[in-house]
Amino acid sequence: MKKNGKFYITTPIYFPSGSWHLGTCYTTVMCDCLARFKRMQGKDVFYLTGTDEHGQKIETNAKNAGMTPKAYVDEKVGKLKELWKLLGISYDKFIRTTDKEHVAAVQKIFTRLYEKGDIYLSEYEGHYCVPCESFWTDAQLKDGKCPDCGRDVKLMKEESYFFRLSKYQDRIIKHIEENPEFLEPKSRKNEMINNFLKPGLTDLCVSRTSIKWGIPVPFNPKHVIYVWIDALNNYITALGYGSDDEKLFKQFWPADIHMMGKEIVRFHSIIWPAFLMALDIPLPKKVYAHGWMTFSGDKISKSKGNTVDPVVLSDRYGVDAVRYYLLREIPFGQDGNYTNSIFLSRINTDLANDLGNLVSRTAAMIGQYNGGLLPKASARTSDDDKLIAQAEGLLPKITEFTDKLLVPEALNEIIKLAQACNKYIDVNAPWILKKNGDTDRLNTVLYNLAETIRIIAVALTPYLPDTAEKILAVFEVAQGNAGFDSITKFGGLKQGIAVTKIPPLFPRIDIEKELKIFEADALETQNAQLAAAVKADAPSADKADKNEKAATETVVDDGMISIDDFAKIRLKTAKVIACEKVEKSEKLLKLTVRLGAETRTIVSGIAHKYTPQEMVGKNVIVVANLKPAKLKGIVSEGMILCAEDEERNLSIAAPENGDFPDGSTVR
Ligand code: ME8
Repeated sequence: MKKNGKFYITTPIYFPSGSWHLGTCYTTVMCDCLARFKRMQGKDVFYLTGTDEHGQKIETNAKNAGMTPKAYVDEKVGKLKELWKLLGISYDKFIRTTDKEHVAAVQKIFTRLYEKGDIYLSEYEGHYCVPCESFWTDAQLKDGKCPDCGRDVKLMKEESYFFRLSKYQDRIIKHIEENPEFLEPKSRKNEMINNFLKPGLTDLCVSRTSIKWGIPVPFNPKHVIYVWIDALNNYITALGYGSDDEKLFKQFWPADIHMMGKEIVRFHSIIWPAFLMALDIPLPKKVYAHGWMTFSGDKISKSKGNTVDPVVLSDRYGVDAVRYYLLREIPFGQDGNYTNSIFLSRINTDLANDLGNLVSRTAAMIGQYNGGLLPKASARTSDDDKLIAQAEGLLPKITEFTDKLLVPEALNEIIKLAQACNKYIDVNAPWILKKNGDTDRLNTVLYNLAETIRIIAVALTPYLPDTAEKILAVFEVAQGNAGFDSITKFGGLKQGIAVTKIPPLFPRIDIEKELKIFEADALETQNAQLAAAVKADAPSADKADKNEKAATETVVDDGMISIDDFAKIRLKTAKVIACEKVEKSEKLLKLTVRLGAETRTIVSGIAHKYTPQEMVGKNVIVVANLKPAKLKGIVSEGMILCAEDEERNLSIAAPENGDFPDGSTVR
């Protein structure tokens, strides 16, 4: 494909602390998805991530571990790279602030700013928080403690170099105000302008004599360069800025997106632009501050002890389940809450039911009805046209959303297309077409399904690359033929190709059982706060799952029954006159049914297959003398009969004649 422009995206460089949790993975997974998306759009992409390895915290940690700082960070960086590999992070460069090229370039930058007069020598006094590596003014302290982590601060005074941040204040305000796309989401822009820029910027301390583990100031080596001048410049030194080879810098700068969590947006939208202005370098096009992943409402963080381990989740449920959750659950610019039960439910509903089930069902039907070969489509119906239009409209929709960083919305469009396919199967009922010998129609339905699934898989590639690859392999689609240009038009799959059956992509999870495991794991950590949060999560999901089970359980006895036994069951025809979803339940619908003169409420576990709109007006058969039962607080007076196949597809039992009066006896 012809290249159409460049795209430079960065994550912050990570502290090599060694305890990375689900929240920390958010920035890299989100950037990875955008980088993959842009590559598929034909852009020349440079995706940068790395590690922020200097500072007092690392020095102390290394000392406590009985290691040199370098040996300590080497070990941690190895572990971080393993995590990114597990999560499929497709970075183009991993920069370490201990890389000699970075060290040399930062020293050059420091000298240049000093020679220009933007860095000067003075004395610093302030309240320093060691874990956060931040100085705070009196006004910023919260009850005398660090406003970020709440820990004790110490008053420190030392000779330091300062950067003239105040000099750039007005230019930064002007830039932010004149370029609405520079700082997103909008709420951060107001926060930066009103809380930091308008009250006035003070010059920034950029060196320390009290720390040894850092980049020495080249012309005064008793100082080391203090964190932000070292860390922020990684975004340009990684491209060779300040080295003999600035080719990448010329090609990729300015960055298209710097992505980070909201707690470090101040550094990226105020201090970083000021450094760049001082160096006469254009500013990045966009600084995007995402929200936090919280656990039961609290920011997931090591210091809070509420970490959620992405490795454990990936091992148990697959990497793409973790990627899906991260990409689907944090709305644009806001926080997203993690609970084990929401995570597991998402897997069951979106990934197992809607997507995975569709793929295995379709492959199985092609195997059964056409010997595993993709049949040819013939004349289209208006139903086909609708599905095809939705499939052809998928790429423009996900492009629009993803370009605006509305990734959850893009994923939702993909899942909506999978849901449309499932409905298409229910409506067209291939098994009936087979039974009636309507081969042309059967072939058309099977082809349309396979082709729509191919489109879904290609669209899914940047978000869930492993799953996409597995689906494409079912239809013999090689990676080279799975670009975005292959899904602009319906009909890419060739008739006659072999379609392979696959095991479920996301096996359905027994939520109750898994939540018990999470609970036991949390107790084992001896972390009372975590254990309490996990426990609080469990009962509601536990109850919901039990209720849903109760609702879907059919009273089946393998033994034979007498005609008298059967006569005890009173079956009646009924018509659905109203229907709605039951709150906080994946499976339950609340139906109002009419049995002749009588009206009843029935709660039925069919919401994963039927929408309330589809149910209204349907004829059904109900068990009319079932003891009433309370489901999710609603009294259910009966049960609706459905056929269920091995793949858990449902088909509602109804009298053959649609005009048959409701309230009639079924025997
Ligand atoms: O801040 N939810 O590194 P870091 C979402 N070295 N994102 C989270 C999160 C959560 N619960 N917890 C952490 C640093 N993150 C500095 C950056 S850049 C020049 C220097 C995100 O290892 C966080 O917001 O603490 C950031 O984007 C990334 O993890 C690395 O954080």
